[in-house]
Amino acid sequence: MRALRIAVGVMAFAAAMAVPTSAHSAAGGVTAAEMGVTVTAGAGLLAGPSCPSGYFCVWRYTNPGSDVNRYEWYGSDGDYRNNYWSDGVSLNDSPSAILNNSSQNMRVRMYAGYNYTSTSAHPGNVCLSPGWGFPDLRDIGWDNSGSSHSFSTTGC
Ligand SMILES: [Ca+2]
Repeated sequence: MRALRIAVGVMAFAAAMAVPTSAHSAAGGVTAAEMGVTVTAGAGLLAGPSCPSGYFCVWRYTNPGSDVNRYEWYGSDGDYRNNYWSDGVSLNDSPSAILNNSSQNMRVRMYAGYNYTSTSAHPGNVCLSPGWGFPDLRDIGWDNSGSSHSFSTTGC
């Protein structure tokens, strides 16, 4: 029941935020069933901030207006505790906006636990197809929750 409620909320958000300039914005949204828990759908691309091609980007605050407090990876990272914002604060449990800007058709799955695991508070994961993200993770109940992510070619 809980998972279904989340998925419905995300779909409504995706419809409201779809950006027509993205090739993925309308048709690329998917709902993923991971570990038996449905969590994910893609939302529109972020408007102001940028993310280098091929990277998974996270921002420290919701609805970022710039790339201040952006962090990015070109591959998987099983533990955010040793990644830091410019002021030295750990990234762990701090991403508030995310975007998968993969150039290799890689899907990104963000987890609330270390080493690509779930937590009781956040079962499953947030799965993003290329070009998809969430400018405000509060919309799906994942604000300040990410602790690891994986790149994979497995579809969301
Ligand atoms: Ca790390």
